[in-house]
Parts: sequence; structure tokens; C-alpha cells
Amino acid sequence: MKAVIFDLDGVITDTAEYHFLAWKYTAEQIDIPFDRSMNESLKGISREESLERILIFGGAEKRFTHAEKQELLHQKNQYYQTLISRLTPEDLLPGIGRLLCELKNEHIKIGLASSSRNARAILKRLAVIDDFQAIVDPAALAKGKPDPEIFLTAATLLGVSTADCAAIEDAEAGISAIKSAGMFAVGVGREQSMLGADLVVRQTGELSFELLKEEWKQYRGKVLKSIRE
Ligand code: B16
Ligand code: MG
Repeated sequence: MKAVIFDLDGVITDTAEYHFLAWKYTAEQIDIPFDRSMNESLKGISREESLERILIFGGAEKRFTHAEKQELLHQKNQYYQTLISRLTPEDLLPGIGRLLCELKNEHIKIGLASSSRNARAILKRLAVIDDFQAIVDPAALAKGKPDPEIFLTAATLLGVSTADCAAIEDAEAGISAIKSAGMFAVGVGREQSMLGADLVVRQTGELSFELLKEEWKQYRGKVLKSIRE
């Protein structure tokens, strides 16, 4: 294991609640009901794709022009940015600060593969931006999660082969992206929603370098065995 690539929302910090509040505000402006289960299905999905899904859900996919959709996206993001301006280093999820320190001590490279165009601002507010050797710019990608492009780009920026990368995600779309990239996938959340992950923890507080190393050894053993067979 030469690199660990992190998702942001749901792994490093819990911005899902802020996305929920901002989408709820925006959806209600156009008379579409928005609840937490809908928000759950948007985890890891880009801003534009999220709006399309909300419009389809509300039977309003043909109701808005391109310019009106841009305005809705702008409104949502402004609301979201007001909320994230309150973030402090206290908002790192449990165990993440410790894990970043352990990885640095072990000289393991650290990357970020977040779909959020607000990721840099969030990492700055959490005071961990300097821990990352590579931060993928999601605006420069052709495809979002579950496409593997974001994780492949992170590995390239870090200069590490995909087979030597582990990646941590909290969304189904993210786990699919990691597996399609040929990496060791760590899921944070309920086992049922992390199908395909090589290791699942319920909460970030359970993550440690020791656990990743142990599970990685077993995973590599299985991979090598299947190649020999
Ligand atoms: P933004 P992740 C994702 O972050 C969120 O899970 C998703 O809900 C959001 O729509 C997406 O970022 C885009 O965020 O509007 O800030 O560009 O989980 O990939 O870190
Ligand atoms: Mg996430």
C-alpha cells in the first residue's frame, strides 16, 4: 500500500447534512419535496447530476431552461457555501486526524477524490489541506462517480500504480468507482450499502493504519492467489 485516496463528504467530514439543507431549500423554491432518503441517493453525485435527479423525481425535467437550471445550481451552492463557512477543525470526522498522521509517519501518499468543487475550501477550513499531495479537480473530469476516472486521476497525480492504492468511500457510487479503478476499497457505513467493498467499517473512528495494513495483506494474498489459478 503506497497511497490512500480519500473521499471527502462522509469520510473526512459530514457535509451531507449541509448538502441536504441546501438542496431542500432549492427544491422547495420550485415546489419539489425533498427528504433525507432522496439526499442519501445523491451522495458522491455531482451538483448538476443531483439537480437532474431532483427534477426527474419531481416530474419537472422539462420545466426549466438551461439558464434557469444554472440559476438553481448557483442558489444551491451559495446556500451550501454559507453553511460550510462555519466548518472548523473540530468538524473532522472521528479518527480521521489520527489516520492522516499515521499515514504521514508511514510515508504513505495521501490523495483526495471528491466530486465536490468546494473540496479545497473545506479542507482549508478543516486545516488538513497540507496533508494532501494530490487533490483531483472534479471540474476537469469527463465522468463522475461511479466512473473510475476520479480515482485513476488521483493515482496518476500521486505517481502510484492503482494496484498499490487503497481508497475510502461512504457512497455506493464511490465504491463502484474504486473497484472499477482496480483499487482496494474501504467502505464507511452499513454493510448492505457498501456492496463490493473489500473492507467495511461502520464509522470512521474504526479506521487506523494498522487495520488497513492487516486487511490489505489479506486482500493482496487473495489477488495473487487468483492470478496464479
Ligand atoms: P459540490 P464527495 C460529493 O462529495 C457529495 O457527496 C455530493 O452530495 C455533492 O453533490 C458533490 O460532492 C458535489 O459537491 O456541489 O460541492 O461541488 O462525497 O464526492 O466528497
Ligand atoms: Mg462521500
